[in-house]
Amino acid sequence: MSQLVVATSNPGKLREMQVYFTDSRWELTLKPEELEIKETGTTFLANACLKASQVAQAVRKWAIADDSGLEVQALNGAPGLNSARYAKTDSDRINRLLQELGDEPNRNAQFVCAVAIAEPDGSIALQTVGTCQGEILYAPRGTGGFGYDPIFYVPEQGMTFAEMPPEVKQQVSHRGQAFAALLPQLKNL
Ligand code: ITT
Repeated sequence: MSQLVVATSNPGKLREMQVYFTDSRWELTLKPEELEIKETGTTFLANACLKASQVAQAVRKWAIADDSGLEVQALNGAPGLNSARYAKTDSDRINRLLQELGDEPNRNAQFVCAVAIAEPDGSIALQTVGTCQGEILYAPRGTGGFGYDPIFYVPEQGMTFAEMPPEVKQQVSHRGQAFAALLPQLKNL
């Protein structure tokens, strides 16, 4: 087994990422808690690379990072890169978003997920981006997942991310799309 350090402090992300590595040759471990990386990039991909690279260099091991967020069309792409910092808790973030959107009829939104894997010297070995299109509901629905899941409705599934069984979200989500592109390449490393 090869060790892969996960550069995240978000337990929801960690839980979802672990599933993609079931039956792989990689053993996931969590980054040291005190290691905080400043997300100074201007794109999801830049921030994923920054987190993977800096954590890899700090622990001298392979590292993986996910930088993700929700882009709402009528809010000019907000909360976007600022998704984690939009408010203090998941429910505060959801409430702020619903308030900002008000009764705006254009509810189109997309989740974006960039994933980067860095070698122990910090150089980027793999990077991918996945997206998932949906609509922002007027009120939360469902109890699964994390973050903005209860207000993100995917028309093809007829459910919010929070209403989907975990294996369905794993497949259709932005993270699912990013990992579908990443995993075949990971085999070649
Ligand atoms: P790390 O940087 O430590 O990984 P973070 O939560 O700060 O954790 P990001 O900067 O990438 O991560 O912010 C992503 C935010 O976008 C996250 O906190 C959620 O609010 C939201 N988000 C990302 N993926 C999501 C998903 O699958 N479902 C719901 N919300 C999601």
